[in-house]
Amino acid sequence: MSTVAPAPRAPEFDVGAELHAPELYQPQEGTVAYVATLDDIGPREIAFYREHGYIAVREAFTPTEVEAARDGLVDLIMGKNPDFEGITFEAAAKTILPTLSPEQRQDAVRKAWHFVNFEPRLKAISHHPKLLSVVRTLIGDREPYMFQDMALVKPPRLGREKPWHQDHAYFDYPLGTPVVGVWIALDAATVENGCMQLLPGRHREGPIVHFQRRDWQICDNVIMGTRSVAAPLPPGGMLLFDGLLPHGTPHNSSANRRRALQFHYAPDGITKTTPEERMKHFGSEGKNVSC
Ligand SMILES: O=C(O)CCC(=O)C(=O)O
Repeated sequence: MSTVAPAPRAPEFDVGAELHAPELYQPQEGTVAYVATLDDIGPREIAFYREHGYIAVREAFTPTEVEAARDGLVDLIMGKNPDFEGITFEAAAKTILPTLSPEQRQDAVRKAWHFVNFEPRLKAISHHPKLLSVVRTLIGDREPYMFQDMALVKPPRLGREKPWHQDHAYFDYPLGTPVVGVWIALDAATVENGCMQLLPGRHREGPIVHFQRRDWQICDNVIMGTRSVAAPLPPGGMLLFDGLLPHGTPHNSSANRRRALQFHYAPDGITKTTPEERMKHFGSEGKNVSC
């Protein structure tokens, strides 16, 4: 399978540090349904994915594989590869950043992206044979093409929300392209430190209009009062989810790290569409709606 090309330099700081309303993240009692390992994914779990829009795996990777990926990410954040320029810091860290040691800077990073070609340990986890095999099935037995790699690091206390959105709203792939998001916990992800929250089954409703607010996101009014489902995961746990599944992660209000990797896959060889075409589905322009 082919992979993404090296990326342009990331912006140094994230924009905006506005806090979200707590009512936007109100998980129901209970959590997502889990399978134990990647080997437990069979026809029943694939049918579950089609209906609910996700599969949560508790132990997708071994402790050794997780440690290797985490070390690879931390080495990039600590600047061990001088060619890598894909780090963005939290806006809230702007004033204190010059005072931080390299070790402390780790806890000011919002995002790393386009890293697989700079770090073999991260490439290895993104191309893990068992992971690719499941993705291949989810996209209709076609060869997976990994077109996006990123990590939202969500540092303790500073880590900003990723507002509710559908990933497909970010990608210029024709609607109907089976896009699979893969989210891998490198630390324990909990409700308090900002684990994923989902609206299961809502991928079947198709595109939702997005607005540029705290991010490119679904309007808060659409989400307010909706009970989500939380997807806490241990390190090495993984969520596979449909590109149309609404999801978001709250601010990290805890003292704990919540590092995670995210990869996106589509069938190899799909011709991309244009941003204009994407906005016809996901933008508010011409739809007479406001937020
Ligand atoms: O890692 C997170 O906090 C959320 C990531 C996410 O949903 C995204 O970037 O699409």
